Amino acid sequence: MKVPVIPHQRLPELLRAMPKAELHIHIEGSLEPELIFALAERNHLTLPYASVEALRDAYAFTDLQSFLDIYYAGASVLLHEQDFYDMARAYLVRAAADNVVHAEIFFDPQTHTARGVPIEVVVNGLYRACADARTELGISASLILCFLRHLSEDDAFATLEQALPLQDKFIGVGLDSSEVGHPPEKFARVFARCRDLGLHLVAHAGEEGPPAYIWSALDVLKVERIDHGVQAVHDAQLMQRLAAERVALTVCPLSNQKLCVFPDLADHNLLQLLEAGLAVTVNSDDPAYFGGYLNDNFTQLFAAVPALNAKHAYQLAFNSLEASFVPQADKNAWQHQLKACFERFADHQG
Ligand code: ES4
Ligand code: ZN
Repeated sequence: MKVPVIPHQRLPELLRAMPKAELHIHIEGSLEPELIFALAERNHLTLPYASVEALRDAYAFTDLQSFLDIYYAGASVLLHEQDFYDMARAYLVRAAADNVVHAEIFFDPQTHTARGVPIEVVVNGLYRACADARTELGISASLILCFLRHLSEDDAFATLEQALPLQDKFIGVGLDSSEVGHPPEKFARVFARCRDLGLHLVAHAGEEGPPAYIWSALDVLKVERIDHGVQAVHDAQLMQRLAAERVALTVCPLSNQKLCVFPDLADHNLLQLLEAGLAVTVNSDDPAYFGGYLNDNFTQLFAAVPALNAKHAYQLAFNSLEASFVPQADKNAWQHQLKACFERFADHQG
């Protein structure tokens, strides 16, 4: 559509108001320090941090691995179905407040099954939170099971086997955790099996890893979206392919800043990706650890990169709805709401 002119000072308000989808959120990364402490107390666990503040002070990351170490430690307070429900509920309340109309939520079953928590405890708690959110909060949400790439393909296969009786409760699979040294090829067979099962496929690629990992996520794993993908700028041929095929990238600006993928938010390459014609989306990744939920990602990025305008905002929100795994009728309805939101802003300029 022809995006109306909207004054720059109204951008934050517009970014917050626009209906959007969140396609890259790790539910364990939405666990706020306050909830970590509350769950530790409820489950009679002692944390190696004296207080919420002491835990938050430990959130000073230098790279992906330095974050993952603390993220897996935080998730260790999750034991019972209600714990998983409460975590997902808190995220969904927060997302609905950000005008997220649809969320596709990653979860890491191996982080929990390795501690003896049965997979059905994990999935049932998260699924019930998604179902309740639809009726009580008016937000649509579905689940994507992620395999941990630092573990073996056999471990991923065993996890898939355990998850099969729950297959109607998740829509797809992803690949996350430590990227460098664990290329997509390592999971070729398990992704082929997931594809045969009719699951949607996504994978983290090109967060810290090279463009070659994006190529193999597409060609070997046959994923439908790339999570992060910001390293694609180093490969002109790859950029052309991503643009030509409109492969969605689920980019996470605050995550990239906090994990030192870019020195500063002002150095982020999202605008470059967008201007090269890629189907870029904005996402929060691990909002409790990276200093903000979805609207914070939008408003902080737009503040740091002044060349971003209302047209870009519209494109990013449109892309998020377009790249989601929902029926076309749902996309159309939300894209219509998006258009109405921008027209409302154009009409109230006085
Ligand atoms: C993650 Cl930022 C990021 N990258 C890879 N794996 C992850 N799991 C949770 N957050
Ligand atoms: Zn991620």
